[in-house]
Amino acid sequence: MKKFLIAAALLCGTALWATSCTDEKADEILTVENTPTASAPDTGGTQTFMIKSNASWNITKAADATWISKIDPTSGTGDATITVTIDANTSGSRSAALTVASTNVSRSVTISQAAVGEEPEPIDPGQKVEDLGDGSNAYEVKGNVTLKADTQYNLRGFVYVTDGAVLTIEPGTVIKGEKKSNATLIVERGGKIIAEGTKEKPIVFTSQSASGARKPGDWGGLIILGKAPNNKGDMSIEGGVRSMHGGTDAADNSGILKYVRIEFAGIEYSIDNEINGLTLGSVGNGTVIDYVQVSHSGDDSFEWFGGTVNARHIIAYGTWDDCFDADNGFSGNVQYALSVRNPRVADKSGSNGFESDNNSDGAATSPYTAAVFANVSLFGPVATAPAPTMTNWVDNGKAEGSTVDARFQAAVQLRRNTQLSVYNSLFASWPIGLIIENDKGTAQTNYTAGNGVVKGNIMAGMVRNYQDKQVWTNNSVFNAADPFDTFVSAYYTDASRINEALTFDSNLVKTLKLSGNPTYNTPLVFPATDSVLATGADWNDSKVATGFDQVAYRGAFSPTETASNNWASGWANFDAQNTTY
Ligand SMILES: [Ca+2]
Ligand SMILES: [Ca+2]
Ligand SMILES: [Ca+2]
Ligand SMILES: [Ca+2]
Repeated sequence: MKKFLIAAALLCGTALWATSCTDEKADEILTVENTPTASAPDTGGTQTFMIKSNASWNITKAADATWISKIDPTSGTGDATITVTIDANTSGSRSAALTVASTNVSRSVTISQAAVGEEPEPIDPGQKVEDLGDGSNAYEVKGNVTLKADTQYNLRGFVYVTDGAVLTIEPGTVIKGEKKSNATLIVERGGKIIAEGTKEKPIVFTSQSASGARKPGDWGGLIILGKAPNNKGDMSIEGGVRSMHGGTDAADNSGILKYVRIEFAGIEYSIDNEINGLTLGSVGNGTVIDYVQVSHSGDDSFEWFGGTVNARHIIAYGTWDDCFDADNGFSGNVQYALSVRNPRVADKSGSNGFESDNNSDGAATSPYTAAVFANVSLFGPVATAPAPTMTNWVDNGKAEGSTVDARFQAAVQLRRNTQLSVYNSLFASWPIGLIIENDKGTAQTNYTAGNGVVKGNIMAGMVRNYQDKQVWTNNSVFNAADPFDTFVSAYYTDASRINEALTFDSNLVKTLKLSGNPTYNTPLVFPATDSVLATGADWNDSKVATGFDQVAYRGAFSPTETASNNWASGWANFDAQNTTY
């Protein structure tokens, strides 16, 4: 007997056996089957599904789903058939999630109902549901693993794609992150993710919550870590994750992210220790990132910590903190990027379009953060206001949830010795257009010397165009009368840099000749052929001479693109809250 216990303990000491030996989770079975394949009729009625389990379970619904009048039974042990009674509907279509939970496992069942006078619609017929992860912070994917499009995956806890492992995800696959376990997928150094969706069948990482109840921070996010250089060496990544990143292989390959959406991720794991929608740590330029949308992140949408990876066609939508945050020596090329803000949501750290450091203390360490971005459109929160005439948009005293959140700051904040460059882009409707500041390190010197470049850009609709200082120092309140813009105003308007700051003419449609007013609800707008955006891009500098399409237009979209045919068509989604998954 004693001998057996010792043998079992040894087995449990290996990673392979850890999950099945250290607890009983692996023995607990809970699945839901024969879930409704269509929404209930507007006249109401019943829907059924089956529970297969070897444990005791109970069922709960969202408190506001009062139209689900009965769930029978609401608890039990083992297999059961559940009948859900739905009241008649007198308004629009609606849906709610039922949560079926045993001790360690939970499942979600979507109950939907057609709007009054309309036909029921199909919901996910034939989808299987499986777990990816066990809710712990140490689940490992090893070898070659494929996620199938006919299955919905519940991402649970921290799931590590380990050195040598390849996680392949079929086009159209949906992965839902679990909230209570801060679900996060981490591709470690030497591991690969092959997530290559299509325009018609993007791969979606999203919330487990029902439509209407999804929120920023419903799960952790996607973290990819590689062996390319950064300026700190062997770095740990933020967010309570075990993994390190960094190395000397600029051409390192962490796989493919193509036609991928990441929705409702992004959490503050602890103060100054966040998981972003998409975190890229020292990812090498052998990796492909193209057509990636991060929506409603609870922290930054995209944050790069070092690395050389390039990207194209990226969207940051409804971000909480910064849309594009680049630190620790990130040096990739990024072309065609769009960000559109929710004016009611911003972060206590100050929300920016770009926020970039060389490193947190501003030290002059190499390689510098020297990424080059071109054809970016940063639509800030002021666009939804009648006209940006207020002089106190950034006010630390105001709470989130006001018409324009008081914690918005700049379209572009370059600080702490960064050398990040921005070419041929549009900064529109932010409290401040451009900050280049020396609060830590000497970023301003880097831009005077041409190591970082802001060139060929258009600015329109700011409360204030330039600022030389970090607005948030000592919780100071932005004041249009502050004199601190001498450096940036001279830098931006120097004729050699061919930047423009337009006089605001009533609204952005008029000022920029756009197809519509770019707002949170109408994020995709396109320049007319006679718009100032349609021409004027400059590609003469060595920083942009290679690695970029040398298009004539500035900003993310060309004048030949339309609402029905543009690079975001088909795969991007600007209504993830109301999408049935
Ligand atoms: Ca962050
Ligand atoms: Ca940030
Ligand atoms: Ca940062
Ligand atoms: Ca920030």
